[in-house]
Amino acid sequence: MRRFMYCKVVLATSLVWVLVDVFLLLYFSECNKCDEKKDRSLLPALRAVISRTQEGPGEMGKAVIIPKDDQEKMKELFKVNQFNLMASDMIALNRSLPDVRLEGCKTKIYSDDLPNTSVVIVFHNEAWSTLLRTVHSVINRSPRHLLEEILLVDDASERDFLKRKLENYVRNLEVPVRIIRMEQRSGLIRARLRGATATKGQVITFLDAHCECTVGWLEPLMARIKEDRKTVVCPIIDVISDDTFEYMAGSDMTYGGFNWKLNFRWYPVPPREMDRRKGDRTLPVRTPTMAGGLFSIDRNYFEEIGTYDSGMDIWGGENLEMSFRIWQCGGSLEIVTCSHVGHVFRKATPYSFPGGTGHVINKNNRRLAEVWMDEFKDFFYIISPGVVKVEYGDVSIRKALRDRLLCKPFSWYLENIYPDSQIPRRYYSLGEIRNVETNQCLDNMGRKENEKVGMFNCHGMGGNQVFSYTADKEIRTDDLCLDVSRLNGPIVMLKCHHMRGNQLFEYDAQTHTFLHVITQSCLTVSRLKDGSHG
Ligand SMILES: *[C@@H]1O[C@H](CO)[C@@H](O)[C@H](O)[C@H]1NC(C)=O
Ligand SMILES: *[C@@H]1O[C@H](CO)[C@@H](O)[C@H](O)[C@H]1NC(C)=O
Ligand SMILES: [Mn+2]
Repeated sequence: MRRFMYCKVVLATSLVWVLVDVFLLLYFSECNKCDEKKDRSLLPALRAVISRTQEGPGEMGKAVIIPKDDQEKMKELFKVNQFNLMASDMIALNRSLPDVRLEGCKTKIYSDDLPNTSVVIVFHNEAWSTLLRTVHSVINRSPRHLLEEILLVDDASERDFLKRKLENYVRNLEVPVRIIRMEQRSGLIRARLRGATATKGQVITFLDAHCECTVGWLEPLMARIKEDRKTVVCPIIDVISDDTFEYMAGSDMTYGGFNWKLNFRWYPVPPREMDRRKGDRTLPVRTPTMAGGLFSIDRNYFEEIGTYDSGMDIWGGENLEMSFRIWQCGGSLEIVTCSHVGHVFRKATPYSFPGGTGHVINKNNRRLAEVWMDEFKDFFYIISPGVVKVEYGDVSIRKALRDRLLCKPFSWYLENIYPDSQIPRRYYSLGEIRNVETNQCLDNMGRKENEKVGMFNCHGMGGNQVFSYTADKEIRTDDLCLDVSRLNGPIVMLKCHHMRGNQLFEYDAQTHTFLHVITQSCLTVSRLKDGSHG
């Protein structure tokens, strides 16, 4: 009898456990499908805790979807700042964001006596919600003792709410926020210079006016500058969608480069940089260039290294100028992979520049090419031939700075800092590739990656007909290399991989032929014309 009772108890308990298991299984398999269900099935008390941070438009960095009825209005408002203003205005100024850091970053311990920073934010007709969400995210996610102040530099905005209303609003914030007004439209470069001279912190952190800082963004930046005050540091720039304001983590596996046209571009972090860090992705990445919108620099070092080139107008090229200068003059530039800051990337600029965007950027790029790039400026000039007609003003002060700081040549930078550069450190020729029989030239036809290279009447104007036969025996045009993957196959343009293989060509000066080594077939009956830039 006792035995029977005992069995009944055992049976009953196992039944309970089976039921619990079934319940758990059902619960979790359903919850994987959608977040809403998960919320509904949670205990009310738990739900209340979560709702405070996870409900509301855009909380936890979620996308905001505008209802159908409002979409016309949304499109109208989009034009004001070239991002979804309606979505931005719906999101709390202090919205919550996910912690997107690598696991190894979350447990790092930083010293107590890190340098503090002034945050400088330049704005021009910025939206209220994006500007103040930037400010609130800085205040809420920075340890108070590391944040000296926030400086908002108004580059002659016209919008009314950016005047008194803004001044009254920031007065009540728990961190000193100062507003500096430029008398007239001066552009990012001069406005940042003005902001920088007014700072009091040990470090200057420049941010764009539509950013959101995530948890733990500041400590690793300050820690790296404390270790080496000549290191200029950038966070990983996460993407805030311009359509939905969804927060998407950026990659720690890309770093900054540039192409022959001197456009800043992201490229994969090369294996040598992974090896140097022994595969530890939480260590800072040495980057050849920076995007320029977001970085921190020791305030005194900013002065020593020559701030910005104040002869540059408005915006554009200043990020490469600073990158080259930092590396060539003894500093270093890094992406601190434990620091994440989001930025609203736009497809078009909402601003008009005096003199036109193209002209301003060409002028700035000429200044940086003339001062820093030595003979390698030819790559820039030959691929954008019209640019040599653009006046770039007087650069003697910047050249004197280069001499005074005993800066290294651009070839040193290419060799030591950016060996995987799109501009080849060593090359046999730079110019057109002409077919002697047909008198036609190899032409990239303005096509993109993965498309075929073409032939066209030689026009002698550079641009699409500029190719370089490099010391690695690749034929490249800007950041693309001629690539043949099968016998008699088409010649396509792919990202240069520096591994020879399908991108290896032998030139025979006697017969004027290019032999594609792997397929053992000739590119074309062609002669490499040594134009004036050869
Ligand atoms: C944002 O601020 C409001 C009002 O001060 C507060 O109730 C809310 O909890 C805050 N949200 C977050 C995510 O901190
Ligand atoms: C930041 O550092 C400066 C210089 O050391 C100091 O005077 C200032 O009080 C510090 N600010 C904060 C907020 O700790
Ligand atoms: Mn921006």
